[in-house]
Amino acid sequence: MVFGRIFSGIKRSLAKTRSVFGGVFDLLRGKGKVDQAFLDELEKRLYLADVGTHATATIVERVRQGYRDKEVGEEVLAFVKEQLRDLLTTPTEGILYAPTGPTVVMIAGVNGSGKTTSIAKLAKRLQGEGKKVLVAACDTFRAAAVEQLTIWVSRIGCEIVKQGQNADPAAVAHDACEKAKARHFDVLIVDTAGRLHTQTHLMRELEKIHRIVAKQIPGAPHEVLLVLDASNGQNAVAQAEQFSKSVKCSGIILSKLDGTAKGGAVFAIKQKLGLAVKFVGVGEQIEDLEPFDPDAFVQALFEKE
Ligand SMILES: Nc1nc2c(ncn2[C@@H]2O[C@H](COP(=O)(O)OP(=O)(O)OP(=O)(O)O)[C@@H](O)[C@H]2O)c(=O)[nH]1
Ligand SMILES: [Mg+2]
Repeated sequence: MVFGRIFSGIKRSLAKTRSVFGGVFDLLRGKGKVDQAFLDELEKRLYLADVGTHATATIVERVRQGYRDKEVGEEVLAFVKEQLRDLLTTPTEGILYAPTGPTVVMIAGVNGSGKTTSIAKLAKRLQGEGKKVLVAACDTFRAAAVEQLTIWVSRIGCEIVKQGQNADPAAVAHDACEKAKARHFDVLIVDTAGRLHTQTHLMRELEKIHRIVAKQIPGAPHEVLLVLDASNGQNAVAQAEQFSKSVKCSGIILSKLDGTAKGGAVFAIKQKLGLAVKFVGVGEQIEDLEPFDPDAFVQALFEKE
């Protein structure tokens, strides 16, 4: 049941990525030969879906070794699926909670990647699992940022800690930790800025928020989730590299999977950074966040409409 629901959400969101993957396998749905033309086409499709050069080369080479000049059918499709599946992790357990006290989930990412929207979706999901959730509006750089988060949390009936524009984000984080402890919240989700005066400022600020929450709550932040816009494809991979230099990320929320043909970036991020995608954003509505399921993801890539 759960798999079915997740699967239909993922499948819907992957419509564009699937259109890139799809065509080449039509060649194999009947009987066909794995010749150079087929291998070239496979390479092109994987590349277009932003699977990444390294992962693409590995898969194409394995198909070449296993099937070159052979008359084949569906078994090549199964083989490619298995190769793609192997590039991803085992199904994630979602958020890793602190053994006692509040679990702090820090959210980072460049401006416009989908942080604030993903926080609202995540808060709603965790509330649905019975958690008492608090959010901290630590993007104090833009006035609209606090307002946007306030609107979202009032819609889902969750509490927020905020201060005025240009307040010290670390002070907001500090207050939020105090409140989370005193009022026994299960989860504190921290929104952060995506843009500051410079990239260096941004990274320093993240480091500072990280330090403050670590001082306040043992083991915090328990998760640092990087929000990446799937439509950025290989750029998303570069962003992940950049952020990982300042704060140790524990996983990815891949947003906007619904609007892109570059869903293959999931493979490149895993291969290059070893970071697992924990959730995917599949639309702009509050319920449009799904736990990432590698099996459902790979299967959905090849589904017919
Ligand atoms: N289609 C689609 N749109 C999304 C998704 N997630 C976020 N968006 C949209 O992306 C835009 C930016 O989202 P925000 O959540 O404001 O992004 P942010 O990272 O908080 O941006 P800054 O606060 O400027 O750094 C909004 O218009 C969202 O509705 C998604 O999964 N699918
Ligand atoms: Mg925001």
